[in-house]
Amino acid sequence: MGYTIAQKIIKEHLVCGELIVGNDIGLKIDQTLTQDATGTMAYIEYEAMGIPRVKTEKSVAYIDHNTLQTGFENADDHRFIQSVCKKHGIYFSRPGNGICHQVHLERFGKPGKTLIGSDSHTPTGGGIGMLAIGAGGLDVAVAMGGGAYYITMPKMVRVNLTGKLNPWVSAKDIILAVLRVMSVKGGVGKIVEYGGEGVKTLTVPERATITNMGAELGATTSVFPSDEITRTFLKAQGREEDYTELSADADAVYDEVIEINLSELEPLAACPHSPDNVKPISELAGQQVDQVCIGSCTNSSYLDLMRVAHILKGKKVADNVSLAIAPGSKQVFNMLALNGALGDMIAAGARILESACGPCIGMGQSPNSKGISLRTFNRNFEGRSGTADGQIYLVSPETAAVSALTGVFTDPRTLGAAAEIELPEKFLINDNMVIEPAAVEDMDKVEILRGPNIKSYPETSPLTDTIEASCSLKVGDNITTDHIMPAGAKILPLRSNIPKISEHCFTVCDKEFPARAKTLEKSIIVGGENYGQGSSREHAALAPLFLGVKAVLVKSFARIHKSNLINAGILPLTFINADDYDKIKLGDMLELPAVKEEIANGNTVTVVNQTTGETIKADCELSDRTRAIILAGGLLDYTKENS
Ligand code: MIC
Ligand code: SF4
Repeated sequence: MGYTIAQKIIKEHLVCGELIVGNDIGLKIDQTLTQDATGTMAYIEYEAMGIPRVKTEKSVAYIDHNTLQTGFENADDHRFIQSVCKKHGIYFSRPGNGICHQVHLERFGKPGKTLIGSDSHTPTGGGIGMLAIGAGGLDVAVAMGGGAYYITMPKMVRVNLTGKLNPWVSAKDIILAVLRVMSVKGGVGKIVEYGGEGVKTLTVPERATITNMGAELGATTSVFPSDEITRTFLKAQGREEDYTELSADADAVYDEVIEINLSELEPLAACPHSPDNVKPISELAGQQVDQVCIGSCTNSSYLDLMRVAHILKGKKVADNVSLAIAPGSKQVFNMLALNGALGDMIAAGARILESACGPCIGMGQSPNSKGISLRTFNRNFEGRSGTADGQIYLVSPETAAVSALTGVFTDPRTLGAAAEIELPEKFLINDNMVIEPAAVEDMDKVEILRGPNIKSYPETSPLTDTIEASCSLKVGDNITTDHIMPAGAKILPLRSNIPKISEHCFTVCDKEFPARAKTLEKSIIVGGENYGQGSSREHAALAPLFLGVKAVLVKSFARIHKSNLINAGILPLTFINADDYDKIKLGDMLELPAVKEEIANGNTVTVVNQTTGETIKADCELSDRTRAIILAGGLLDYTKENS
C-alpha cells in the first residue's frame, strides 16, 4: 500500500507512535514560527524551560499582529521578543516585514519539512509541500527546545481537482467551495491533501490561499504536492536548492475523497458569521457595500495584489465604500511600489496599510455600525472586526476590488476579459528586515528587555483527587476562540499580561463571566459542538486557567484548543450522551468525586450535578502522554518534571 504526501512526511519525522489513525504520534519538528500576539507568551514559556539555544533547523519570530502602538505595551513586547531571539538563536522578522505566513512561504518554507507555528494559519506552508501545523505557544516552545510535537494520527482526505478555473474565478473560490462541502468542523482529525490534474493549473501563492483557509475546516493541516510549479516559485525566490519533489503514491489510500471540478466554480462569498456559510456572488449581486479590505495571510500575495491593481487602474473607488489594502509582505509591497501598481491603487482611492494582519484581527478599520464589509480574509466570526454588528463577507481579491469600484456586490465576471497576470521570473529579494541571532559565543552578552506589561505564566497545580465547582458559564455550538478570548486593538496589547487579559474572557457572550468566575474561585464551563474553533491562541486556555476554570465539559472540541486546555492543565471533557448537555444549568454545583483516580485509570469521568441530584458520565479522551500532562497540572510542569 502506498503513502499519501502527509504520510510520507510524517514517516520521515516520526519519533514515536505508529501511522495508525487515532494513535498519538510524536513528530520531529524542523522549523517553527511564532507571531507576536502568541509569541511573547511562547518565549516566556521557552525561557522557563531553561534551554539556551533553539534546536530546530530554523525558528523565526514575526511581528505582524500587534503593530498598532497606542501605548508602550506592544512596542515593549516587540523589544522583548527581539532580545530573546538574539540570545536564543531565533531569526527575527521586524514589524513591517510582513505577515508571518506570507513571509515564511516566500523566504523560509521548504517542501518535505515539518513546521509548527503558534498561529492556526501555519498550514499556509502546505502550499509549498510542507507539513505545517498550527499549535499552542507552549507546544512551539517545546519544539524549539528540541522536543517532539504530538498529534493524533489524522485521517486522510483527498480533494481531487479537475478542470481549470474560468477567468475571474480564483483560489479563494476553491477553498470556499471546499468549506461549503466540509463545513467548519468537517476537517477535525483529518489532513486534507490536494491532487488531480487541476493542481497543475495553480501557482504556489494560489495553493497557499487554499491551505491557509484549510484552517477554517478544522483540519490538522492541508498539503499540496511539491512539483515543477513549486520549483519555479522557489527559483523565483532565489532558493531553487530548497526544492524537493513530493507526491502521493498512485496507490495511496484516502479515508474520504472530494471531487471539485474547477471549470464549474463561480465567484463565491462566505456570509456572516461563519466561513462555511457560502453563497454565490451572483445571488448577492446588487446589495450595497460599505467597506472593502484586501490583504491578510489568505490573499495578499504579489499575484493577488497585481490582479487588484489591474482592476483598480484608471478607476475610482465608489463614494459609499472605504477601500483598505494591506500587502502581505515587504517583498510584495516593494514590488508593487517599483512597478507602479501601488500608484494605481492610491490613484483609485485605496487606503494603503502597512504589511501586517491589521483589520483581520480588529487592529483598525472596524466597519461602521451594521456595516457590510467585503474582505479577502479567512474568518468572519461575529464581532471579530471590532464592530459588534458588522456584517463581514469573505471573498476573493477580484470580487473585492470590483465591488469596491461599483459600491455593490459585483460578480467580477461581469467585467469582461480578465488580464493574464503571471508570477515574476524573479521576486525582489531583500531580507534586511530579518535580524539574525547572535553567534553562540556572544549570546551571554545579550540582555533580555522586559517591559512592565510582561507578567509570568499563571499558577498551575497538579490534578486534585476530587473537583467541586459550579458551572460558571453555559454556551452553545461553534464557540470560537474569538468568543473565549477576544482580540482587537484594545485587548491584544494584553497578551503578555494574563491577569489583565482575563478580565475580557468570554465577555462577548457574558459580560459578568470574568468577575463571576473569579468570585467562585473554582468553576466549570459547559458548551456544545466544536468548542474552541478558530485560532491557536493559548490565551483562550490561560485566561480561564487564571480565572479558576478546572474543566470544560462540551459536546466536542476543536483540535488546537483541546490541546491548549491540556497544556494548561484544564480537563477537556465531552458528554458521552450529548443530551446530558440539557442536564446542567448555569450556577449548578458539579462534583467530580473520583476524578484523579478515574483519569489515572481510564477515560471516563463521573460528574454529579449536586443541584439536581443527577449523575452523568463524561469522556476525557487522553493518550498516555496527555494523561501524564493533565495529572502533572499542565505541559510546563510535565516538561520540567521530565527533563
Ligand atoms: C487569528 O487569525 O485568529 C490569529 C490572531 O492569527 C490567531 C492567533 C492569535 O490569536 O494570536 C490564530 O489564528 O491562531
Ligand atoms: Fe494575521 Fe489574520 Fe492571518 Fe491571523 S488570519 S495570521 S490575524 S492575517
